[in-house]
Amino acid sequence: MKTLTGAQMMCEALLAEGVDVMFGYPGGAIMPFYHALPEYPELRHILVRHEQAAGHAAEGYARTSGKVGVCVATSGPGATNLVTAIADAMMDSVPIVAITGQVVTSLIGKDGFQETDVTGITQPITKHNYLVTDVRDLPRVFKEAFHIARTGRPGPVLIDVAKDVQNARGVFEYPESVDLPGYKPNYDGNRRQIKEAANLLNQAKKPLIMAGHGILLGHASVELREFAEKTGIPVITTLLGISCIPEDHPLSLGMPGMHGWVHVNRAIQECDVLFTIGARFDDRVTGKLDTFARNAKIIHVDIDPAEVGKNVITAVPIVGDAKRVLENLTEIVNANEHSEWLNHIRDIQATRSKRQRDPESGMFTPHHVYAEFTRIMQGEFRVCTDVGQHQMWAAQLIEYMKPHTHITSGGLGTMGFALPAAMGVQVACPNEEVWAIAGDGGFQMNLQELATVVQESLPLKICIINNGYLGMVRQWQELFHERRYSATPMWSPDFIKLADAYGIPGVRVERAEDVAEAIQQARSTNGPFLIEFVVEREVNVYPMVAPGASISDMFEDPSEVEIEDVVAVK
Ligand SMILES: Cc1ncc(C[n+]2csc(CCOP(=O)(O)OP(=O)(O)O)c2C)c(N)n1
Repeated sequence: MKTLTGAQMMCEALLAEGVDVMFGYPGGAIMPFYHALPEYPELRHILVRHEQAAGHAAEGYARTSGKVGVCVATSGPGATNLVTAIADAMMDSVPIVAITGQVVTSLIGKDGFQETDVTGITQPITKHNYLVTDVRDLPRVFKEAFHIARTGRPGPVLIDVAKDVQNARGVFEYPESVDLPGYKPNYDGNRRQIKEAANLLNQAKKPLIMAGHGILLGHASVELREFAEKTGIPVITTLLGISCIPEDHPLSLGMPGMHGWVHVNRAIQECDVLFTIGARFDDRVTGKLDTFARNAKIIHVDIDPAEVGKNVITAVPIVGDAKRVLENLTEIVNANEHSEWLNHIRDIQATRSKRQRDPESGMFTPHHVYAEFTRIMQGEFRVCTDVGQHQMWAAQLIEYMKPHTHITSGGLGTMGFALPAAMGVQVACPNEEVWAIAGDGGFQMNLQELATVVQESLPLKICIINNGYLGMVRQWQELFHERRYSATPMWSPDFIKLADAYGIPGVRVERAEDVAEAIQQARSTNGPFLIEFVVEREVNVYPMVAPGASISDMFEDPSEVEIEDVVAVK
């Protein structure tokens, strides 16, 4: 029997879980773990510049690889710096394991140096968390933590390990299975309910599929496509569902919600059955709830029973895994076509698409940048976006063809996400082209990670859409706050010089004519490259549903909206 230190056990456990990379930052309370790490060269450790970035990088890695992402921090400030990323992973159901050091057991509860109650702090934002105060518990805790993170509805799990536990010695026996009596995710949906769903879909005249992150997390893209093709039902994809079906597929309609397309929101309001799978009816999708999908019976498939019936009244609830439920449904549902219904939606789209895609002529807008991306890259890239206007345009305007090519912070909307998440994506896909797209505001929230990009030789490409404002907030101020641009104009450093200081080449683009060349230059550069697009300052994201309004009331230009009404419902 092997006797190991707690720190060695932690490394052995990571190996047993198939971990080959982690993102972290050392400090006093996690030093025994870092002391053991060089004995395990199979465990690659990437030193970030801020723990928040370690968390987002672990997320980016998990969101693309389908494996559990791992991040590491010390106690106190290290652990609290992880909190935003943990919350982000919770909201978007991303499987990560966060390992934190804790002060020695005898100091816990005594306000020891760098002590924070991180299990207390993260209780509402983790799927589960552990404080380990006995070395004998370590193997079981690691086994359970990884199991919980990756099974059922995936999510973040935190393991806080007291420093003396990392130093203590014990027998290492890694359990082969877990024994968690209260935790039994249900993968196979209830047969009777699946049958009921099939009946409803067979009778529907105007059915619609709303596909969310659950399709990607459950690796059910193929099954979704087969189901949609057999039934002829058009598919809409939520912000986090984007890329689960190729966007040029004849049945793919695009994104619903606050900045979704008019034809998509119309389809939701007109459909008679809304088959929602792996999506959670976020308020950014539904708008005013009591008017949402008002003509539809809703079928809701979700692996998490707590989601079903949470926000909308469901005609047929199915608790199960997206892949298995789709397989079972496809077997029993009638083959069908809904060409009249599809043509009707496409007609609405045709009358709108011009205005939706082309704001005003003569300006250099982000629309030019995204159009070139799509044209040049032909679907062969992965994009991580930050949060704001550029994020919505990237969702609307870039075409995604393969699963897990669009990675964004959906539920929490975390500025500063793009660059560190892209690092994780690039680590997961070392031979692919990975782009981080950020606004001038969000980029400055985690730009210190340029150093990590260089130290780790990550060849990722960075695109800053610089409009000189916290653009999305400025848009709301313009529309709903009498144009009072309070705290949104933003000064930025010379991003090209900044990149240069890190040893990263870059180019600034100020005219639409130069976009394509800059993108080509980035692509043909071995290693990282940064492009700053200095775009028109006050362009808005349209179409838009005002916060709290019905998705029936979309507008495509401010003159179409009675601002007083909007402010009243906000
Ligand atoms: C950490 C964090 N703080 C504040 C916000 C609120 N917020 C949402 S969008 C936005 C503006 C983003 O500006 P920028 O990064 O320049 O992108 P743009 O909207 O101009 O594309 C802000 C401040 C947020 N989402 N996240």
